[in-house]
Amino acid sequence: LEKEVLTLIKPSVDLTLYVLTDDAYLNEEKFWRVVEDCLKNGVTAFQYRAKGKKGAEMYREGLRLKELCAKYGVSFFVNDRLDLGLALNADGVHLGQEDLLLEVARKHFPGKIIGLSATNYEEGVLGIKAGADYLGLGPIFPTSTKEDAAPPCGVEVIQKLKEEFPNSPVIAIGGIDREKVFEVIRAGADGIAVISAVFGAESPARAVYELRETIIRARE
Ligand code: TZP
Ligand code: MG
Repeated sequence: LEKEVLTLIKPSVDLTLYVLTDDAYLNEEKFWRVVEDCLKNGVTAFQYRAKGKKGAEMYREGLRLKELCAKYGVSFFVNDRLDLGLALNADGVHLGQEDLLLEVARKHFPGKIIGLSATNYEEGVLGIKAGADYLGLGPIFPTSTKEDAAPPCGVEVIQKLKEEFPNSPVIAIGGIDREKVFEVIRAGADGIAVISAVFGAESPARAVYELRETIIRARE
């Protein structure tokens, strides 16, 4: 095959249980221990997300996270920053509505996964039509992790998008904990993305294990 064609073939990634970092937890002493607990207990994808950090530290932390993910065979993503995604040779990047345009990122990151945030049905449709590899849809429920989060959109939006675009992966985010997992998966979400349900848990290892079990049960 031509090289151009080969770069279009994307690796398959499992976004069933997608854990994101947040500055509040990144700076905790136990952070790296929690990361390993996640990786050992069923997280399928990790996203390095650090809003208040600068390049050099982001590179250092991102590299450490990427290497840990590789050790456990877990996909590694970078939030917002294509430059860091490229520098770390991440599996993909996750872009917000105010980041680089998807088609621009795509051109510079061939063969990689590009996810897009959507806060409602309209943004979801536009994101899918623009060719996002997956949508991070939310907040589905109220969240106290993201200060500038849009109003919660509810599980109905998941259902509506999946009815219309059954083959486009939709990952639900925002306020998802063990109690909420079942309904988002039943609404059609392909996976969940969480921060506080894991990093804020008394036992992150148990939280990861239970979230995963609940997803599997809800899919049956
Ligand atoms: N985007 C939409 S909601 C959110 C992000 C990054 C925060 C999710 O954090 P939590 O703690 O899982 O509600
Ligand atoms: Mg973003």
